[in-house]
Amino acid sequence: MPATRFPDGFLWGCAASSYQIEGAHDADGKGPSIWDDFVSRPGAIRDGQTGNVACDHYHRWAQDLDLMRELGFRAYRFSVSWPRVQPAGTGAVNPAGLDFYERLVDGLLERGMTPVCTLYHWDLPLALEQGHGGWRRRVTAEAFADYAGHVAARLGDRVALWTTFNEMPVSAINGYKIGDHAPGAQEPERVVRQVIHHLLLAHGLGVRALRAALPSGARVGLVTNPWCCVPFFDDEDCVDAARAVFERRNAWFLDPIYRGSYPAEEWAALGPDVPTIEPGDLKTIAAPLDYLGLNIYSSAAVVGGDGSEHDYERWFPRTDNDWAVTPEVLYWALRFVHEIYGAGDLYITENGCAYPDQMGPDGAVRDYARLEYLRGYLRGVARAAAEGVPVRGYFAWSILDNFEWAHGTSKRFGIVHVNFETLARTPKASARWLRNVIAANGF
Ligand code: IFM
Repeated sequence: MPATRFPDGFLWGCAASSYQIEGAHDADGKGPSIWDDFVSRPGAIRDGQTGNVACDHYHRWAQDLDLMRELGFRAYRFSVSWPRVQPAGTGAVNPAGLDFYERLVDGLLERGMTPVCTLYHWDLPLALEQGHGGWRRRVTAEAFADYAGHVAARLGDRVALWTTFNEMPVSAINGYKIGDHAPGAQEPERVVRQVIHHLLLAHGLGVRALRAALPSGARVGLVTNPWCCVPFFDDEDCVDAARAVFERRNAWFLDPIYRGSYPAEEWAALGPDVPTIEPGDLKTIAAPLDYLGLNIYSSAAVVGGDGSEHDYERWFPRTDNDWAVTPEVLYWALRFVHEIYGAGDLYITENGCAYPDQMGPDGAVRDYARLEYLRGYLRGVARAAAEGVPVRGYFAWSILDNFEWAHGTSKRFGIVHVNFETLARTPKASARWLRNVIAANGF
């Protein structure tokens, strides 16, 4: 009997996203996305790289699904490229785009795997950004609902788990405030808050469109990347303090979803920078969900019993993209989300780490740092499950080394190594370790 065990029926999956692995950036009628545009700007991406080819998954999808199956995964979380389906973001649908995702979904089902479909993982059709102001404008939220309906109409009879958005905070903050992600904007606070409101609204409208098009058993959820902390001590005062900090820091994105309102204190503090909201928006945004997915890699702080936040900078080992390795974070985040929002079923929809891989002369990739990372983090998931938190599955990020946004291919998150010259795939030691974990449902 393994020492660390997971509940019966626990869903073991791997994940990736369209722009990061597909390539084929202009194939078969696909329109440009904001990322196709952003990568062409000098200095935007390390070494001037693009996702034009990425892992060429668009052409190698069957081989990739075989690999997932061989590694024992029961589910694959992928995202649909909106401009592949609707090249201009609105209006005409490109049937060849939907054909690709249909092949992918059928391929998963043939291999006995569960498709988990995300509708938006950051590749907005460029026409919506350039012609309509992108997420600054309400029309983009309405367009998203239309797009969601088209995908659901084609794949709804075969996909059981649907996600509207992946990590809205990144779309809004990195895309429209910091500008290190597409569309590379640096907007004032007022506009950023409006962008967030439109993303939330798009989620709510998307849920409505999905519910209208999907069979009744289909499950609809959202994937977010909460700001995370862990308590210094496991005593009640400290845990309460950490939970309060967690709640306050995540309220702007999660309160509208689960409470139908923005947090009052933060709203008041914004003064003239509050977003414009139309009657009914908050009700739309708070549409009931079947699950919440959490993408978690690191903890931003350790919280003391007085609510003080302390950074990890000097004390913890760090991954190749400088994120602190904090294995306990999965336990605390799952527990806090459950306790604060009673959000129902939870999934870890992304977890993993970037490390430079060491390819031995025998061709084997011995990523023991990643293996140890996964071992530590998965203990937190098992602990949460054992204490009754309804965590239903875990998705490793990522199945393949891929295009890590502004870092290009320099940061390797894959459990399968990709040689970006030959595009050869080589499972790493961590993939073999995970295969054993999945087979035993524990370790
Ligand atoms: O690669 C990203 C992914 O697209 C979203 N979540 C975090 C990952 C690692 O940075």
